[in-house]
Amino acid sequence: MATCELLSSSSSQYSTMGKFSIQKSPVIDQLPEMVPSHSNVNNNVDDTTVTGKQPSERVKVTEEQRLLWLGAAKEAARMAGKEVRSAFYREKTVTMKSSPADLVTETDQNVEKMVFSFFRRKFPTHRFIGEETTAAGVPVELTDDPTWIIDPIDGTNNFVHSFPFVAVAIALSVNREIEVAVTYNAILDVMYSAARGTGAFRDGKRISVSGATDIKESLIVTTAKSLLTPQKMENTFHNLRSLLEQGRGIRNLGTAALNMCQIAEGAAEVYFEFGIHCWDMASGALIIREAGGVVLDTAGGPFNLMGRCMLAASSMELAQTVASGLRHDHKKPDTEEPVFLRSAKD
Ligand code: LIP
Repeated sequence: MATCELLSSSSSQYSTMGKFSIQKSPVIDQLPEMVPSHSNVNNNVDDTTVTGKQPSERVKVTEEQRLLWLGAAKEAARMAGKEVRSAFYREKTVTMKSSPADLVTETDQNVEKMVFSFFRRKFPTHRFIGEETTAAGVPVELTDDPTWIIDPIDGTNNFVHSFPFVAVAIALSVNREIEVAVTYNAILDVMYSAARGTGAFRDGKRISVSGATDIKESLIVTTAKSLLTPQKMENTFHNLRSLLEQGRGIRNLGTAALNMCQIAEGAAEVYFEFGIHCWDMASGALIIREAGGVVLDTAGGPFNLMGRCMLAASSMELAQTVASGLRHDHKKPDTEEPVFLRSAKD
C-alpha cells in the first residue's frame, strides 16, 4: 500500500512513495489539448443524423446509433481501465485541488486526455465535458449536440490509497438526454452499462434494483465527506443519525459512480450525496433508471444533472421517505440552466 504524505505545506503536490519533487500543475500544461472539440468535420455515420438544435428539429436517436455509441464507450472504458490498473500500485504524483481530500493525479489527467482523443477520432463533431478539463478552467456546457461526459477516475482518493474501487465513468448526452452509459471498475474488472430504453447490465448480465419500499429493509449508501464547515458537518451527522435509526446500515465505496451501481444491481436500496458533479452522476443516472430505479434530487424533486446532488432508490416510495428527512447542503450548480433527464418512457 502506498503511503500518502503531504511533503510540503507550501505546495499542493506530493508523491505517494519515495521523494517529493515540485512540479508545475500538469492540468495547466495540458489545457490546450483538453479543450472540447467543436470541429465541423463530419466523417462518421451517426453525426449526420444527430445534430438537433431546436426541440422540434431534433432527430430521433436510433437503436443502431445507441449500439454504436455503447460499443465505443465500452472500448474507451477498457482502454482507460488498462491505464488506471497499470498505475494503481505504482508511485503516484498527487496534486490537491480544493482541499487535502480533493485530489488529482497525473493518471486522472492522462486518462481523460486519452479518452477524449479516442472519441474525437471516432466522432469528430462530438463535444466533451470532463472532470479534469473543467478543473483546468473549461466551463461546463451541455447543448443538444452529442456530448461525452467523462470522469476518468471516479474515486481518486481510493486510487491514491490503492483502495480497489475506482471507476471510469462515461456517458453520452444527446438532446440533453443520457443515451448510453458505462461505469467500469477498472481494478476489479466489472463493467456496468446501459443504453436508453434497453435495460442495465453488469458484465453483459441484466441487473435490476431490489424494489424495496421500506427503509427498515434498506441498506443506505452515502459519503460522509471530510473537512466540511461546522454547519455542513452538523447536517451530515443529522442525516447519518436519522438514517442509522431507521435503516439496515450505511455503506460507502468512495466512488459516487460505483455507489450508484450498487442501487442498480440491488445490492443496496438508497444512495444520496451532495456536492457531486455531472461527470460523477451522468452514467449512474441512466444505469439506475434502466435497472428500474428512481433518480431524483435530494429534496425529492426532478433530477437535475447539473444540480450537484442525487437521491437514488429502489422505489419512489423509499426515495420520498428519505428525501423528507434529509437536511440539505446546496452547492453552486455545474450550469445555471438545469438539465432535467426524462425517464426512458417519456
Ligand atoms: C469523487 C466521488 C466521491 C465523492 C466525491 C468526488 P472523484 O469523485 O466519486 O464518491 O464523494 O465528492 O466527487 O473526484 O474521485 O472523481
